[in-house]
Parts: sequence; structure tokens; C-alpha cells
Amino acid sequence: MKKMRLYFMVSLFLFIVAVIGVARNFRVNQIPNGSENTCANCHINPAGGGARNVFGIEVGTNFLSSGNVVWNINLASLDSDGDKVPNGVELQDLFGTWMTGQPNPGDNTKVTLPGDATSFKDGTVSVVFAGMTPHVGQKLELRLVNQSNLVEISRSVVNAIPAAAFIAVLTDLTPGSSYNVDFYADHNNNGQYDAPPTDHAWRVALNNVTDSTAMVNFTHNTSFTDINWPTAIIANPGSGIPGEFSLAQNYPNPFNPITHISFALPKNSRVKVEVFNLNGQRIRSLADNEISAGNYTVTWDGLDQYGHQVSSGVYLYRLSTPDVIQSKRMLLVK
Ligand SMILES: [Ca+2]
Ligand SMILES: [Ca+2]
Ligand SMILES: [Ca+2]
Repeated sequence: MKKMRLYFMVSLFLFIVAVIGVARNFRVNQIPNGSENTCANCHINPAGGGARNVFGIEVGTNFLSSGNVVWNINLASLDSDGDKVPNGVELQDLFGTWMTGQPNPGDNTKVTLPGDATSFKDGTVSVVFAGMTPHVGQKLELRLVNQSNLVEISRSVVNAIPAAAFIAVLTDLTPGSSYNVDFYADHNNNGQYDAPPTDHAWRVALNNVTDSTAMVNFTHNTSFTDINWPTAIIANPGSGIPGEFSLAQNYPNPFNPITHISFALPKNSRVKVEVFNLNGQRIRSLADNEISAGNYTVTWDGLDQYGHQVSSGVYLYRLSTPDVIQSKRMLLVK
């Protein structure tokens, strides 16, 4: 009887030590930017010690080792609180590589709570990549493009893909539209997009977006899309509504291999931007969309509509709307 009581007491003691040990080690300094929100990352009570929130439960269930938090890309890739923003984006460590004792990663003004579904940054599109081994070390560029008018909303660059699994982020998503998330790995490492199979490009559609955040899980595949990348129309930020239609001189000019063409729309218009040779043959359509009033830029990569490089020489580019037609000359020099 005495023996049993002793056994019970020892067991209870060990249990208490274990619980205190786990709680004590379950520290904010073991997750990136953990100090930004103190224990509110993991506990319902920001002071900690009480019930855990969904992120805290996730960590406690699957990401503890000897009572210490195992912060890695697997935990970073999960969206514990279901707000369509992965933990790694909420805590500003996209690659899940931060380690205890290192300076806090990312932009601490963007840190949100991974255990609170009402805490997130509006407009975030998180792309969680897996299986990207063939592209490790290569540049990855992503663009968020409005499907209805092909206007580019935002872009993001990963200078070197760090590992098979990582996260990239695009911004400025708004509910009520459909978007394409276009991205390519610079497979031949020349700093620009070359149509597949030279570079590898993918498109993921976000149809009828209703939330102010979106999350895309992308596993590497060999389904490449020739997305005519450089011809997306880019809205020039902060330039207001122009007073009249105008078509600017391309820049640079002369050019090789790419040039930019800017135009201004004082009102919502159906817009075509096309490139012709001096025989009047159409070489390439750069835009053919309904676009809202504003200032925009398209880029021509010197390719014809079949993806072939055109020869040196003078080309015409033309802006057409129901109200105006304007054209200018440009010179491609090789
Ligand atoms: Ca989340
Ligand atoms: Ca959150
Ligand atoms: Ca390339």
C-alpha cells in the first residue's frame, strides 16, 4: 500500500514536471517574431499560460521536440487558423528557416496572429510551393493579374528558390474579381522570361475571389503554360486619371531585346495595342482588353505572335480605342 502511494506520488510529480517543462519551454522566442504579440500567438489569453489557440494546439500536437518548438517549412506552410494566410506569412518567415536566437525575420509591421482567424493582412495571396527541387537556386517571378482585363495587380520575385518547399506572397488582392497567378522559374538563368520549354511557367486561376486573402498550394508539375508573360498590362501606380488619351514614345528606343510602351486613358475603354512591320503586317497584339481609366505600360519582347524573334528594323506600334487611334515608330537593333 505504501509502495503504491509512493508510486502514485512519484508519477504525479513527474507529470507536473513534464507539464511545467512543456509550458515553460513553449516560448514566444521559439517562433519567428514571437515577441511581436507575446503569447497571443499561441494562447487565447495574450498573457499566455491558459488555453491554447489553434496555432498553439498545432504546435503542441505536432511541432514540439523535447518541449521546444520545431519551427520549419512544414509548420510555416500550414494555415492553422484558416484565414488563408499560412503561419509563415503571418510570422514573416516565408521559408521556415528562422532559428531561435537569430534576429527576427521579415517585416515586423506585417506580423499577424497565426492562431487568430480575424488577424491577417488584407490583400495577401500566399503561394505555398512544394516539390520545386528541379528549380532550386533559380529566380522565380510571380504576377497577380486580373483575368477580366489582364491588368497586372502586383508582382513578387524570389531571387533564388531556397528549397523544394517555400512560400511566396503577392499583394493587393480585392474580393469580387477573378485572377491569374502567373509565375515562372528562370530555368536558363538569363534574367528574363523565355517561353516554355526554355523556362518553366505556370498559371493558377483564382476564380470569383470572395475573401480579401487567398492561398494557393502548388506542387511542381510539368504542365507548362506559355503565358506570353511580358505582355501583361501594368497599371502605373499613383498617377491619377489622365486628362486625355496619349501614347508615349517607347523606352528604351532603340531597344534590344525588350521595350516598354506607356499609354493614358482618360475613361474606361476597349483598348488594343498592336505592333506592325513597315509592310503593315501585324506582328503581335500586346493588349486587347476592356481597361479602366488610368496610366498603363505594356512590354514588347521583340517576339512575333508565334514566339519567334523578329529581325532588326523599324516597327510601328498602335493604340486603338473607340475614340482614338495613335501610332508611333520604334527601332529594334541587334
Ligand atoms: Ca493563418
Ligand atoms: Ca491569422
Ligand atoms: Ca529565362
